[in-house]
Amino acid sequence: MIAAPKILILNPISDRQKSFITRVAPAADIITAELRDAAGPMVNSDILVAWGFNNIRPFYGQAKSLRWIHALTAGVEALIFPETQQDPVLISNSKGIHGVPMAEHVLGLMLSFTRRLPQLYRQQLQHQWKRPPLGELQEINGKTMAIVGLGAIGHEIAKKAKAMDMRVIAAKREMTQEPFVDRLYRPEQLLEMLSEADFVVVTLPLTDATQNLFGREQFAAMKPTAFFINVSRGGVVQEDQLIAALQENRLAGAGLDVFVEEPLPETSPLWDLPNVLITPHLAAISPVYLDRALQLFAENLAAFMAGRPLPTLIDKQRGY
Ligand code: OXD
Repeated sequence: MIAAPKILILNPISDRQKSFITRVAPAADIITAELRDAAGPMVNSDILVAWGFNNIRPFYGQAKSLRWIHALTAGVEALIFPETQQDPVLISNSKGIHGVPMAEHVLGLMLSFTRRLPQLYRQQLQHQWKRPPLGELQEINGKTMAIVGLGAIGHEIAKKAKAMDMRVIAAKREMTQEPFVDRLYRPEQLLEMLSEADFVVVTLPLTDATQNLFGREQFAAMKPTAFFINVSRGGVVQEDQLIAALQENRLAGAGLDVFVEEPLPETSPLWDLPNVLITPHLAAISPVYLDRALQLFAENLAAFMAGRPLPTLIDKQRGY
């Protein structure tokens, strides 16, 4: 146990947020730095608090005392590489704090499609009072939502979907008891599940097993009236296949918060597709995000200081 850990945080934090940490480890030496200036302070840090997309690999080799890396995100893709996988360094993430804003974001995207809000807003800008044909205004009530990857985020989305009287189905590796899910499918039943959905919501971590998971076959399994919502990582989707499915109206639309390349290149055909809603990777953001993330870090720190297992430890081989 280290009584006075040196903690390097790759984000500015307020004194109030610092107190979440000092309450647990009063003698902690807390330094904040930008990623580009992290090489120096990394050398003798015991704990690194970073964003899951921070490319720490170039200076990881110099971090000789590093015992633990905590991600302020749920995704940890840039923190997992052969060196961190082989070393005893622990990696934990911020799972459990994303559910509320992400579930609200997903519902926002879905309702924007079903209530035609982007189209109506474009009309508003033209001062046009024009009702879409009745059949174009849909309800989500009674529709089926398929959640691919039912972790903490998917769970909160399922709960909110149930409150909207949807039927919720989900794919998951372990068959658990799920209060807000009508039917669970195993990963190998994905195509069958997709064929039933009016909304497919992807909340998978990006791992070797999920990379490019959504391709031609998966989009072909979906109904042409289905909407595809991705708030996880762009890499789980073969973007060219998604674009083709949308261009050929094999899908009704897509709400996308994440992309293979971020920022989404200006030349991407996705920008101009009429049935696509794009948000710039912000589904989890809310004014309380950093507070929640640092409180969760402090909970992990309390466990670390007491020699207990970290509550949000990730499996470095599985990648989540
Ligand atoms: C995350 C995210 O991984 O917001 O936390 O994308």
